[in-house]
Amino acid sequence: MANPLYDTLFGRHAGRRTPFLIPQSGPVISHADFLGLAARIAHALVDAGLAPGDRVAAQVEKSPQALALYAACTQAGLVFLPLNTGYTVEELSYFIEDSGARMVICDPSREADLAPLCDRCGAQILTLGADGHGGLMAQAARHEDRFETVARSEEDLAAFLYTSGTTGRSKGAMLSQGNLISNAVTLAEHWRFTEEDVLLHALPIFHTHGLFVATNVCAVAGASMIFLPKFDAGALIELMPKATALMGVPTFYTRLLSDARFTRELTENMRLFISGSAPLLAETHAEFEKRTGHRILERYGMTETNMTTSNPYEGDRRAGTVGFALPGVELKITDRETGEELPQGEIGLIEVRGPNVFKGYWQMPEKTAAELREDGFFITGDLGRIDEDGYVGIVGRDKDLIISGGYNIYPKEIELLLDAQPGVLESAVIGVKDADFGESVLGALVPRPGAKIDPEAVMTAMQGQLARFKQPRRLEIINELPRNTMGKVQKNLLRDRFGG
Ligand code: MLC
Ligand code: AMP
Repeated sequence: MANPLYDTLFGRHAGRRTPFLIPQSGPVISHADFLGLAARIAHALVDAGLAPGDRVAAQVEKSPQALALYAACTQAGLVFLPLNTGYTVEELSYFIEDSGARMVICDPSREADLAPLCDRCGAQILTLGADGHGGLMAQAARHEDRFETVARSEEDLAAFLYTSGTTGRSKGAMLSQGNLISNAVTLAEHWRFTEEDVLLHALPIFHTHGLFVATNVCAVAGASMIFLPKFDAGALIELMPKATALMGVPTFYTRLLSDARFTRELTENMRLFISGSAPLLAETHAEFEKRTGHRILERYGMTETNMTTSNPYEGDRRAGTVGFALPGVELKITDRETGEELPQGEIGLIEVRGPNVFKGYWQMPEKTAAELREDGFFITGDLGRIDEDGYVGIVGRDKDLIISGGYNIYPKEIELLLDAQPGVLESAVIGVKDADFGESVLGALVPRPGAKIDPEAVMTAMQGQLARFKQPRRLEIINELPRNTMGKVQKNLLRDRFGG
């Protein structure tokens, strides 16, 4: 049966015995082994009563089995909904409820906490641990390693990825099979990925970068991945001589550079270093070239659009820019008030259109209409400019967003929690410069008249409610928030004051 995404990424490798996943420890998994694993999981999911279009929410540690769960969902026509492993049970509840997930796959340590919620929502629950064991694999082991692929079309949904918003309520970005295929094929060609490539895969697999960029590109090309559970500079340094490519957020590159073992000789087998998800400082680009002789290739994208621009593979990879729109993708810079396209050189909102652009936000037609124009252009909320040679530069963000180590953090979500703390009249959350994560979270708190805020108690209160990466690293108590004449908080003044 035709299932374009499954066929393009996975099905085409039936019978191939070459390595697909090379774990840090444990046996190498060939393309054929991986398909067998995915098929068994697909049987387990269908056996549990799931039907095409049903959502499968997964908060699981990175493992070959976790990746096979994604392939299994694709093969069975299920919508895959991966979730950051850092999310608290409180945060997870919203995603599970909002998506109407019929199946939740979680770490065994989370099962007891999530079971009541799943009961209430009518979702089933199965476990998958970091070691690849648990209820899901126990079910899968009972089945054969072939599964009749469920027919799908490019219009059918393949995944939901939740992305936070300026109101503090997360939105489920709906990605179709066609969205993912177009980007995977384009990027594999653009970056010259082949069966000979070995990607050092150290990104998480619950976001666009690690899942739809890194994994899909390797799957399309028939390349292999050294599949690391997480980023660890020492492991990357040890394994780099066996690899040909690395994809990472800027923190990967600054951390590698701060290690004296990371040398030109070490990178001799590498042909490509790609950076994205957050701005790569021009100085990091220059230092990297000086140390290794390689010019990092920076690209730009987001959850809703997959990748939209890339520096050239051949030609000048220009520091401080994200290159050109990818083949098939249109990009323009528009006036934020009128929506009119601006002349070359002017700064405005980046808008993009193409087969990569998502289908809208799940059950949020008004949010979809606000960001996705009727003519198909998506308003990214990033501010950019196109230089005289056509390179796109990102100069800032129109949206109130912090990017810390490649993770997006929406201040509103944190402000709502801070405002509810004892003694707090109001708060403002900003990103301040951070040498490791690029930006880190600072909360400015204004006390109620006569009240005293206990910063330690505030921090403790954040712990049960927010994933660690979103928790403020610093709290400042101030008399009042700076506001303009319209009453809007002037976060730029706070950033000036506290080191943004
Ligand atoms: C971990 N911590 C973070 C953090 N990552 N805090 C803020 N921001 C982050 N990104 C916390 C840890 O919980 C820990 O808390 C402390 O910070 C120190 O942790 P660490 O051991 O130094 O961090 P590490 O585990 O090494 O993780 C850092 C990292 C990781 C940069 C390797 O965050 C990472 O892999 N980031 C990639 C994110 C990503 O894939 N983004 C793509 C989104 S898709 P404690 O309790 O010990 O203090 C997208 C679209 C596109 O944006 O264009 O790609
Ligand atoms: P996400 O919503 O997690 O997919 O994050 C997407 C956002 O990350 C974009 O809207 C940008 O603000 C930012 N981003 C991604 N790549 C880059 C890049 N190369 N340079 C600067 N910002 C980037």
